[in-house]
Amino acid sequence: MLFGLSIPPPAVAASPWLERVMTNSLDRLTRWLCGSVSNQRQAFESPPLYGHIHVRYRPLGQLAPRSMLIEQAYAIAPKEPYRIRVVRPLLCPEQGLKVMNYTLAEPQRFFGAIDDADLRSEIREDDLTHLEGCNYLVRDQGDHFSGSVEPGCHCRVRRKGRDSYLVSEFVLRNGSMETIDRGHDPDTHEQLWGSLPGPFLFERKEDWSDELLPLWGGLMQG
Ligand code: CYC
Repeated sequence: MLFGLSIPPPAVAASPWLERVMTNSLDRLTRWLCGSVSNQRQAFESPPLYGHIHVRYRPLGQLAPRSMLIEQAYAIAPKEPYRIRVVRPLLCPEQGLKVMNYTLAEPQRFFGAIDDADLRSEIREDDLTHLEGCNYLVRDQGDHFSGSVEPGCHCRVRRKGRDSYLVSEFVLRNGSMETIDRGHDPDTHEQLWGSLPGPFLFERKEDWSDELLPLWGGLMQG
């Protein structure tokens, strides 16, 4: 091919060394997510501004590698999560680290699954619907990961009878997570839901990353 008219191959496949580095980073992202976090301190310090929320990520060994169930619940109603999803961190040749987000058919069937290994094991690939436009693009920043929902305002969320698109960012450290999720009106761009004062600050309460090690043929043992 003359003068660079060929399309370059994807960066990740181009170098086994780079692929190794990226896989290490993908595994670290997965391990740091895997556990239970809460914003108890923040909620107690600023009671009217922030509800007290628990966010828990736990592996789903029967699904594709690095799949995790995520459950968000108010501390006052831990058994009635308001959001339950499946996330799957993966390496995308063109975009690098990426977290796919899925909804579950009949989410009520899996309430409590975060604490119940038998119920978790019943979640099948068929129960998942990929949330188009809601993939998270993540960068390894050394001592933390930063990320945001993919650009384009395509992550549509219907809430309280209104359409919105998601604007979301997160920073993940080994032991803490900051997130800000906001919904905006597709026409006026006015904020319709989500935190006004700033990000939620979560601190790790439990580390479940050891549960990843035996799964997917020992893939995460490095
Ligand atoms: C929605 N939060 C979402 C969505 C994404 C994320 C992608 C849109 C898709 C969906 O409906 O689930 C966030 N996804 C993430 C993040 C990662 C990821 C951060 C990185 C691992 O892969 N969210 C919070 C707060 C809380 C909140 C604690 C209060 C604002 O972090 C709520 N997130 C929240 C709500 C929605 C949402 C209410 C809309 C979906 C719904 O109504 O169920």
